[in-house]
Amino acid sequence: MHHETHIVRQYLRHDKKFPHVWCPGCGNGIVLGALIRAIHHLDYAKDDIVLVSGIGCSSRMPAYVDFNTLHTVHGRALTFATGIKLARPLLKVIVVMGDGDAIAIGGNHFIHAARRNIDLTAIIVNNSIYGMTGGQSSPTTPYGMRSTTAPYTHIEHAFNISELAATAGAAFVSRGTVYHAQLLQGLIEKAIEKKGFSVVEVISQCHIQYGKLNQLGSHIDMLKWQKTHAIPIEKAADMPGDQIEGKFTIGVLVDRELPIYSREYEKTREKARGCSPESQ
Ligand SMILES: Cc1ncc(C[n+]2csc(CCOP(=O)(O)OP(=O)(O)O)c2C)c(N)n1
Repeated sequence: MHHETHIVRQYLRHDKKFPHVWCPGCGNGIVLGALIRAIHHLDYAKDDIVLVSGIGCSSRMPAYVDFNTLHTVHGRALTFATGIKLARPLLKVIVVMGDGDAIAIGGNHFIHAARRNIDLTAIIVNNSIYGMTGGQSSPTTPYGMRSTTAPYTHIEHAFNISELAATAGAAFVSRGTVYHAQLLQGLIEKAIEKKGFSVVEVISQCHIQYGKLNQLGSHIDMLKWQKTHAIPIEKAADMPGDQIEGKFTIGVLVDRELPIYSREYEKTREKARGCSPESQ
């Protein structure tokens, strides 16, 4: 068996939770593979990791892996993850969400988790659509594209997830694609190692819903699109604006040091144990 495949198999609940629900050609398997290889490479014990999700296709990930896992309600993964992190700060808490889960129903939680700089890693699989429920528009469906709720084309403008995370105060923001699987593994490693709220936005393909409605071809065609439209952030700095138009940057977009919520919370608890707030 191929070495990389063998590593991934060690982490799967392969005799319990399979076959998985993902369509052939979906990007979610590549994201899960990159996540597992990142954790393996960083040498974390399975029990040190908590994988939390909400609801959606990508949110099925925790079911398939043998970490501490929590499959919560739609849009609320970050709130459950926050509770875990505050109760058990030594655990590495990773949250996987779809664009709808993280930015539509969970958008408010996302902004405030970033603002508070809670030490979590958020992996957002951005396939520009609600995959699980049949292809409705999400906040990342681009203007002019089709969905089942926008059959005459979408008239709203898409959120840029990474820019939103950066503006809301995340300590680490990165963007990758499932086409660039090795880069993705590296970004996930950096995000997990980062102290503070770290985000990995992953551009992925839903060729079954989004691709079909917009005549984007097969999953292979959509992967090729990722290849031709992603520009490494280092390269983008030297490119004229018209060459960047319609494309997106990949790599580490933000990396900064900010006070971490769980540490601040611990300090506050110490103060509260010692004396009343007035005497501080
Ligand atoms: C409170 C609530 N509202 C709506 C739903 C229905 N629902 C399930 S998944 C989903 C959207 C998933 O889209 P996304 O987060 O982009 O994930 P994907 O399936 O594309 O991976 C919705 C609306 C739900 N389960 N719970």
